[in-house]
Amino acid sequence: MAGTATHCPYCSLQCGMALAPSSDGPAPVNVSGRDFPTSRGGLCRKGWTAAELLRHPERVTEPLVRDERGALRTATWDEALGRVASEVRRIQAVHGPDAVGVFGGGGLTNEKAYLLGKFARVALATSRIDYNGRFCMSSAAAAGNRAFGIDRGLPFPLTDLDAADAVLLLGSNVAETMPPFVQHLERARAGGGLIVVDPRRSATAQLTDDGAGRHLAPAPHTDLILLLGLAHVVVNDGLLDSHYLAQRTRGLESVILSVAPWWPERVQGATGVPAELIRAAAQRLAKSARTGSCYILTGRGVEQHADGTDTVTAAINLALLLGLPGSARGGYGTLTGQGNGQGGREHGQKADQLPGYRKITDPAARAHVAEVWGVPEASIPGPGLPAVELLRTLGMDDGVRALLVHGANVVVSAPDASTVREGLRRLDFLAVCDFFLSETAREADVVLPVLQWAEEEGTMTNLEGRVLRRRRAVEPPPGARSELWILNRLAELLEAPSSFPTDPQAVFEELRAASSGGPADYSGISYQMLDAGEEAYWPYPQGSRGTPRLFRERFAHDDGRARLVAVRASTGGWASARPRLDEFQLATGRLLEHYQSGAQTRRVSTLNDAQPEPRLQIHPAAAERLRLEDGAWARVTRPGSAVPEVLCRTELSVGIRPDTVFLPFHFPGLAAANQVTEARTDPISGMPEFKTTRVLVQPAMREDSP
Ligand SMILES: Nc1nc2c(c(=O)[nH]1)N[C@H]1C(S)=C(S)[C@@H](COP(=O)(O)OP(=O)(O)OC[C@H]3O[C@@H](n4cnc5c(=O)[nH]c(N)nc54)[C@H](O)[C@@H]3O)O[C@H]1N2
Ligand SMILES: Nc1nc2c(c(=O)[nH]1)N[C@H]1C(S)=C(S)[C@@H](COP(=O)(O)OP(=O)(O)OC[C@H]3O[C@@H](n4cnc5c(=O)[nH]c(N)nc54)[C@H](O)[C@@H]3O)O[C@H]1N2
Ligand code: SF4
Ligand SMILES: [Mo]
Repeated sequence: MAGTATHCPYCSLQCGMALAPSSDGPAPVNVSGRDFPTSRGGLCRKGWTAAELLRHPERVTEPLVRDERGALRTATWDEALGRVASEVRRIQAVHGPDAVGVFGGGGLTNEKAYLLGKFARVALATSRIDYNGRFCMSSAAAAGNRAFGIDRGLPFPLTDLDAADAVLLLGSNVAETMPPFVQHLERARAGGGLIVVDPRRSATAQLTDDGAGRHLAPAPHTDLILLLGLAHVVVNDGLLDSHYLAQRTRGLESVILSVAPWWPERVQGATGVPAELIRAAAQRLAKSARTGSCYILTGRGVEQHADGTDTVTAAINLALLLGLPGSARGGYGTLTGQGNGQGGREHGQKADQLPGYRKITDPAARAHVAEVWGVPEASIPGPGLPAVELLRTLGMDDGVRALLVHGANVVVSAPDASTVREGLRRLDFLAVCDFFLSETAREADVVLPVLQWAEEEGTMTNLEGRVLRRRRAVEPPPGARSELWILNRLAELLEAPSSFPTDPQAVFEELRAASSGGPADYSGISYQMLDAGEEAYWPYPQGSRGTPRLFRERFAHDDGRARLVAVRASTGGWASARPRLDEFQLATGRLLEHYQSGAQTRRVSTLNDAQPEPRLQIHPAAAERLRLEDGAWARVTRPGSAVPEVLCRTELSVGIRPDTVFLPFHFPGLAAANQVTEARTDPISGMPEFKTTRVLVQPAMREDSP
């Protein structure tokens, strides 16, 4: 293999890449796929084109500060950092430490995520830190912790799926969101055992065509009922694994009672999925669990709901009833999203968490981390606010008055985004670290230009809980700085009582010590062993060999048993839905070509040419009622309020339920899906309800259109 061995900057599949220097073309390196178990040499369009952003003309390569007339102008690092430090001091002197907030990202390396969490608690002494992973993994994390006592996305190597006879994939569109993942579903497909649950006939649902499996298309936000129905069949038909349940779990009785009212015909009425398909799916899963192997996987489609934690719990319950988690015959997993969505949720960016996935309220955890940091335990703040709540306090009297953003573009990606933008504008001070002027960076008083993936060293933890090395292949632009250096300089200006190393390996050494003994223990992992090509799945205590497969002997609760937790459906489902002809459930999600808020991929010409604007996917029958033709402009609003609104063109498609419309969320301004999503959250996880919003769809006049 020629070139520097590293991984793709984008999603959690972390496909293996090799970067070779290039002197022609738009990028300073040529990208090629490299053999790695998750991707086996494959890359998607985003990965192939990722290096084009390294020398992009719009890249921010000097610090920017807002001048008296309100414009951003270039500044020296001394001036820009001095401004951040003096604003932090001034605001904290008047309003107290919690008036300064930090918003992190699941794309940050472990080293950056760790140092950012330490910076918030030690240099800023604020409890107000959370991150965009709250929008992504929090429901699955809460459900995993509740059932298993630990949260690792896939508790087994992804390649275990290669042997699966059946896979139930709920609310995940891997064919677009992680294309090289699809190869791991081949065996299940070949045997007709792939079951995809999605209100749309997504690219992934289409993988079930021609006898490769089944596509179940429930109404949005009825998955919990569907899962109760599947469990009902398993219980009623005597398909449960009684021996496993007796040996390895608690809570069976209450779950049996909770699924009793959900016989398939009733579930059909609530979800729209035919009763015979529900029976057949449950029987198929149970047969594979008994005689071969069977996996149940969830994605954002079932997790990003105000009852996402309970929905994931219902999926885990089904897996436990079939005796799967921790067995050699399958398991349950969630598909982590961002590049370091896993590691980013383990080392202290979460409001309630210290490094190593420790609880910030646990006295022993606080004492351990305080010792590593060399600060008094009492100086570490308590739990802060989850992302949506934190954003709600922006610019409020007793809320966050200054915000530092590292690796998120909340103006596009947070729910009820126009309210978030108003909040940012109310702030006394906003600083954003980014390499592009994202929609959020445009609102900032100070923008600090940072390094991109191929310019830095560090580690990432992929969707399997495997720790990987990110490696430097090109020189950064002279004006950009590493985030570690920025945090170090700011900590010094703020006279922080602990050290903030600028060398990634030194930060990792500290992270090892801080995580030691915690649930996500990295203490046995070193750069040297990763560079030697060793596999490193956490927990990896010193002296161990790491943990590719969790739960083989025991679950992480004190008694070693998994918990079945009875959950109830909070909605009546389909039957009670739409009173008006122009009313729909808006589902949101992703396109293959764009990544998240689009701050990066909208700047790659081949990707943007392929998908330059969002299209509202709508069924032709529904469109005809509204007199909307393919490509016509439509206005999407919440019932009862004309603003905010989304204006976009339609795309007529029979691949969606007639009661549902779909929008990708990758676009800004009036095309931003999050203009109309609501900031309603799951009471357990803080996850916003991204995936279903009741909306009105109307034809829009051309002159209304942007
Ligand atoms: N191309 C691309 N790939 C990405 C990303 C990206 O932005 N672009 N982001 C990465 C990240 S951070 C993440 S989190 C992952 C997300 O990966 P996925 O979870 O696969 O992505 P989504 O498109 O958000 O949602 C998946 C599916 O859920 C369906 N859905 C919507 N509502 C419901 C519902 O109520 N029930 C059910 N069953 N399904 C529903 C949608 O129709 C959609 O097809 O992708 C990662 N990979
Ligand atoms: N309606 C709707 N909304 C959603 C979702 C949905 O399905 N529907 N999905 C949600 C999910 S799952 C997620 S994960 C979020 C993500 O949403 P965002 O937080 O908006 O994610 P990105 O677009 O990746 O934003 C990352 C920003 O940080 C910059 N960046 C990248 N790497 C670094 C780095 O190392 N350091 C710094 N300082 N900056 C960096 C990028 O240029 C970009 O501007 O969106 C959520 N929003
Ligand atoms: S699937 Fe994910 S990790 Fe792989 S190339 Fe595409 S964006 Fe990158
Ligand atoms: Mo995500």
